[in-house]
Amino acid sequence: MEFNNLLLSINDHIAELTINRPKQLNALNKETISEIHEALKGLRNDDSVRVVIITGSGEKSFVAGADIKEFADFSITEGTELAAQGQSSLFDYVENFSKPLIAAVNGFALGGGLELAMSAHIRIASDNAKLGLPEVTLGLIPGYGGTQRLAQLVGKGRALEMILSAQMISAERAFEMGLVNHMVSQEDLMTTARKMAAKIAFNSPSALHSAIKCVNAGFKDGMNGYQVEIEEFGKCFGTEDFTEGTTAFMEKRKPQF
Ligand code: CO8
Repeated sequence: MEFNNLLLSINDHIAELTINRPKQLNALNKETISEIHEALKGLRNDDSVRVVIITGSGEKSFVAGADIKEFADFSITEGTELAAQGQSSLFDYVENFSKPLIAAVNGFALGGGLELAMSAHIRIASDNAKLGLPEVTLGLIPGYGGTQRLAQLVGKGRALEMILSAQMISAERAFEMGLVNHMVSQEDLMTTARKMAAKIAFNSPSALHSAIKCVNAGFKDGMNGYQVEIEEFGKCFGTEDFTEGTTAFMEKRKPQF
């Protein structure tokens, strides 16, 4: 796959997707959003890929938000469409992705950038990262799921404080609040993300997909997460991975999924 704004590499079952617009601090324009979607669609169908890491190019920024220059003259209809299209093709797509997706937050994660990191299943930040939802300084609100996912991750009070104050927080504070799972030095960021991805990659792909579905179900309106868990648990018994996992246990060997 060839992209204008992305780099993609695959090694040892781990795909690394790097948003590559460093001069714009990796801001998400429409083309980049559509390219990430296309890249993920390809990775979903590639059985050699077990885990995806998404990061930004350079040492300054993960993603500094949606591309402000692109929507500066939008109407109400265009703004609504931009948010709806972005949410379904990227942010919801990432959250519901069938393979574990780790965001390696290597610098600014602002607006749509933090929203992208929050859509990922796991977040690791470098210690220079700065995270925030500054949309209200632009007369906007977070439109890529930020009002919902931030409250889910850190609680309503902290989410409202970040959204209403528009202040960036440090990686250390994000770690204390549970907004990121780990904080490491910039030079250790990708190694840490790869190590975590490698551990996950040994596990059953079908069980990983089911687990993602169940956790997400608890946060979806009209869905009973416990019921989804029962159904997904049951389905596991019909998978080859279940046969291999339990057989390997009895035979005292590592499973080969
Ligand atoms: N969009 C477009 N260009 C950007 C963006 C962005 N979000 N962020 C940075 N850039 C560009 C700058 O314009 C600049 O370009 P140029 O050299 O051509 O002027 C280049 O990147 C470098 O940026 P700075 O010179 O500003 O670098 P600094 O180190 O001085 O500052 C900051 C870094 C603090 C990150 C600063 O660039 C900044 O404040 N950026 C904007 C951050 C922001 O407000 N992000 C939120 C955007 S809105 C959003 O994400 C809404 C999401 C929901 C949308 C739903 C659909 C509408």
